[in-house]
Order: sequence, then C-alpha cells, then structure tokens
Amino acid sequence: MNDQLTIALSKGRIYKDTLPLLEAAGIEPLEDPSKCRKLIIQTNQPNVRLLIVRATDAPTYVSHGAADLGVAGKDVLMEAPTDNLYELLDLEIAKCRLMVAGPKIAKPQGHQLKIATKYIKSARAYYASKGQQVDLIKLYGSMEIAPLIDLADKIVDLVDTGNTLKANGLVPEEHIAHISSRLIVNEHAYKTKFKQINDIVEKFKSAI
Ligand code: PRT
Ligand code: MG
Repeated sequence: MNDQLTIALSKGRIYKDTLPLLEAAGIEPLEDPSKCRKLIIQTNQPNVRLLIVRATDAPTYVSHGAADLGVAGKDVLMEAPTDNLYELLDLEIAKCRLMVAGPKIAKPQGHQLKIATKYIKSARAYYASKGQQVDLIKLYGSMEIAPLIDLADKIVDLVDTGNTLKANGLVPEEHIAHISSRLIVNEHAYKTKFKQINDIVEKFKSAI
C-alpha cells in the first residue's frame, strides 16, 4: 500500500505559520524552502514530503490528487474550483480581511462603479448580495495602483495591517470576509489514507 503523504503549501507566511503545526504532528522539514531552491522538501518522516507551490496553486494540486493535503488561504479557496477536495480545518493562521478600499477623497462618478481586484468571484458575490451592479476589472497584483490612475474607483483586496493601503492614499471602506488558511484534503486520499491523515488532523487540532 502507498503510504506516501504529500502536503502542498506555499513558502512565505503560510509555510512559516504551518511549521509549528507540522512540528506538533512530529513532521520536521529537512530543508528550509526560503533558503534552498528545492520545491520538494523531504521531512524527518520518510513517508511525508512537502511540495512548495504558489499559494493560488495549492487547491489545484490537492484537487488533482498530486498532493494529499494542502494549506490554502480562504481567499484562494473562494476563487478556486474545489472539486474533489474537502476543507478539514481552519488553521487560524495567515489571518487578514477581504475588504473594499478606495481613495481617501472619493472622486464623483458619472458611471457604474469600477472595481479592480484579483478576487473576481468574491467581489461579484459581495456586490450581488448588496444588489449593486459593478464593473469588475481583473488584476493579478498591485491592485492599489488602480484607483490612483483612474483604472478603477475602488479595489477589493486583502488587508492586514492596512499599511499598504495607507502608503497608497487608500482607506478601507467595507469588510467582506475574515480570511484564514485552511487544511484541505483530496477526497480520495482522505478515504484511502484516513488513519494517517486523521492522525495529523488531530495533532494539528490540539496545536491550533
Ligand atoms: O505573492 P505570491 O504570488 O507569491 O503569492 P501570494 O501573495 O498568494 O502568497 P502570500 O504568501 O503573500 O499569501 C498567501 C496567503 O496569505 C493569502 O492567500 C492570504 O490568505 C494570506 N494573507 C494574510 C495575505 C495577507 N495576510 C496579506 N496582507 N496575503 C496577502 N497579503 C497582502 C495583500 O494582498 C496586500 O497587498 O499584503 C498586502 C496588505 O498587507 P498590509 O499589512 O499592508 O495590510
Ligand atoms: Mg503575496
């Protein structure tokens, strides 16, 4: 029986915050992905390895079964197709808020509100729930620029300290959702490797 367990996660804040949880489950990476360039990291447990992926790609690896487990932000999960995967645990790490933000002094608009965002699905659902028609403009990053150069009136983005908004003359206006990272599992792996996965889940739970 294949008892190899593969966990997909991104380097950066998710990796940093997941490390103590992995440790609580007796899993210690043999290398530090922020220092080496390896994308497959072996651990002290010969049958557990980590895949270092882009944050937005973690659900894809898990949904296709290329990884059994993964760690992904709720912001990413709300945008991604989530076939064949379950959200097992709220890890309560990498917390932030999904918000609407705009210029400190809003310009008068003679048009339908234009919103620049990486979070099209979430933004669409939010404005639909308010019964408000908006034009959504998809960007992949540096959303804060959009209102400054009149590409959009406002943005929908993640906010933690608020420093990024402030540095660009923007203010948070509306709260859409609390965001934290989730432990996700491939549906099939959850059945076939239940004991191994459940053991990790229980240890994560007591460490959260
Ligand atoms: O950047 P890259 O494409 O490599 O990947 P990524 O940005 O998706 O990865 P990473 O590590 O930056 O984010 C991974 C996850 O962390 C996200 O999916 C969120 O669930 C979570 N998270 C928590 C955040 C933040 N806090 C956060 N503040 N992700 C991004 N930010 C960005 C935000 O987009 C904005 O640009 O930080 C800026 C705001 O921060 P403040 O502190 O200035 O408000
Ligand atoms: Mg980033």
